[in-house]
Amino acid sequence: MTDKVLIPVLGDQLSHGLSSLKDADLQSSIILMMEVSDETHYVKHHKAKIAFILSAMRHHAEALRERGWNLDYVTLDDPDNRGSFSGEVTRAIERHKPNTIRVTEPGEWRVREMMDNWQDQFGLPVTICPDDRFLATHQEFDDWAEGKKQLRMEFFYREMRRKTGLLLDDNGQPEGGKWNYDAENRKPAPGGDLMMPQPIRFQPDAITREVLDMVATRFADHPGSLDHFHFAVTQEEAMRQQRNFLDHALPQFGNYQDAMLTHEPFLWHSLLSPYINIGLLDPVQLCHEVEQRYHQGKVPLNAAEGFIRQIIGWREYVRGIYWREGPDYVTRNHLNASRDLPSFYYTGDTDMQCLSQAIGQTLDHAYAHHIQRLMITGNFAMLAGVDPEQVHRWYLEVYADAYEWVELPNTLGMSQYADGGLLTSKPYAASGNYIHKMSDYCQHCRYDVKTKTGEKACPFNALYWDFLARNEEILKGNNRLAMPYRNWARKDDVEKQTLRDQAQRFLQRLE
Ligand code: FAD
Ligand code: DLZ
Ligand code: SF4
Repeated sequence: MTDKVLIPVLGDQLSHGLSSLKDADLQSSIILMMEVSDETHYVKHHKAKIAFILSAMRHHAEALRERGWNLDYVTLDDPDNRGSFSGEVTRAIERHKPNTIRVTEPGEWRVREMMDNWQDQFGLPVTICPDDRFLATHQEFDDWAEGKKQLRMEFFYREMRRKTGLLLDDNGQPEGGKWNYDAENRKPAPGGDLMMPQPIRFQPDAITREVLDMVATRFADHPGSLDHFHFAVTQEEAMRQQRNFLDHALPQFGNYQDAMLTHEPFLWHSLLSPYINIGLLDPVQLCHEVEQRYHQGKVPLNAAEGFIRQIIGWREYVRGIYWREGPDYVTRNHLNASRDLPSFYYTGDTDMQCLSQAIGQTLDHAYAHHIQRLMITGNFAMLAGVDPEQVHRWYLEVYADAYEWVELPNTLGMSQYADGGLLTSKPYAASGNYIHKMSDYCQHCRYDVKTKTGEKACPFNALYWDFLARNEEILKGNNRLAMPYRNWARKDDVEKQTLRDQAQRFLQRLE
């Protein structure tokens, strides 16, 4: 007699080729999908993030049923719902009496620790399969990292290029002679570009509408709006957005990757991270499509390489760091920052145009692109000395693509320097000048980006110097900060004190 297998499939495991489903027998397996309040509440997720995940789960359950799987789906409003993965697996065991459980490893330490208990808790054999939707296994990443003083993404990325063969010529050398074309990818965007690509606005179907209604009432106190909900919720829809990106935005993706424009939240970005992260899109297959378009002459090398690097480089690398650093990574606070996150992060209600734009679009769309996350909201929080764990929770809450394995290293490590430089050789701290160079925000702001002190001075300017001065003991030995510290040292005492007073007055007003 074949074993009866219970296969829990989590909300970010919506891939038909999921490792736990490979080789599983259609007749004797039961797939369990669970909407549970632990997952909807462990942070206060943006309403649109919850609606997106639950609708995608419900659509995926339908798709699995159509493929012949026995599917047991527990909804949030099931009166017997026990509210946690473990509670629902317990109930499913009572219903189905399986001989064994098979599951794909989760994306967060929190859930991993729960799953590691299941075998003892349920008295059944539990197999936790590696998540092979990623290129590098945990072991491969650890082998690469072993013994290295610094874990630089660039070198890991080259390994991933070699592993996949992406953008390598016949001799195994990088296409065009260079591994990285980032230097070409820092152009400010042209305002008023009528050719700006637009993402597809998917119209909610009956399943999505039901979820939207439920989320609107049940999660009314969560941040964000549902008014702009146009996410793809099926694999087919996600593939359409993928094609839309490849056809219309990818050619300029590299050029304008770091640019920011007022009332243009999406620019030439792909908007694919929510779909990749829950498994509706296959990241490696996507990279092969990008490479193919480069070979067909449809996309320049700086765009193709830049995009592929984000996926097989950054995405894989941050995952490696997350699992390597362990569950305590979240507690790191290298710069001893302790301020509370300003309340305007939940309203967008600030007279700083750059923050109001980045936060406003985040609350509307559960989306901001990388440079907005890093150099606007992240930069401001670090300059202001906000507690990195509060910053981390905010990012985990408000973005539709946020799961701890990818969000935490990006936030705590890359944007807040709270791990002391594991991911980046220096803090991503910048004054208003950077924002002025890469955006049109300053043109619409009540502050003057060129001024450092006084009523109209851009707050980022004094905050930048205050950040350097405040953290001098910790940061002054960093070679990459030698120049800013030399510039600080050149200022006379009066100027230093004026800048620090300006920053303090601003920070007091924040409180
Ligand atoms: P594009 O600009 O079109 O980039 C293409 C793809 O590359 C993305 O879809 C994504 O899959 C991948 N990618 C790009 N940069 C990164 C990166 N640094 N790490 C991992 N993948 C990357 N990304 C998430 O997926 N989830 C998060 O929770 C998340 N939190 C972040 C927090 C901070 C503070 C910062 C600075 C970055 C964060 N990122 C996160 C990375 C990046 O901002 C998003 O992946 C990107 O903005 C998603 O939009 P897009 O799909 O339009 O990306
Ligand atoms: C994020 C999320 C939410 C909001 N709700 C659910 C849910 O009800 N059921 C589910 O299976 N997954 C959900 N998720 C995604 C999980 O939080 C995610 O799978 C784990 O954090 C592991 O990465
Ligand atoms: Fe932001 Fe300063 Fe520019 Fe205003 S002037 S948008 S606060 S960088």
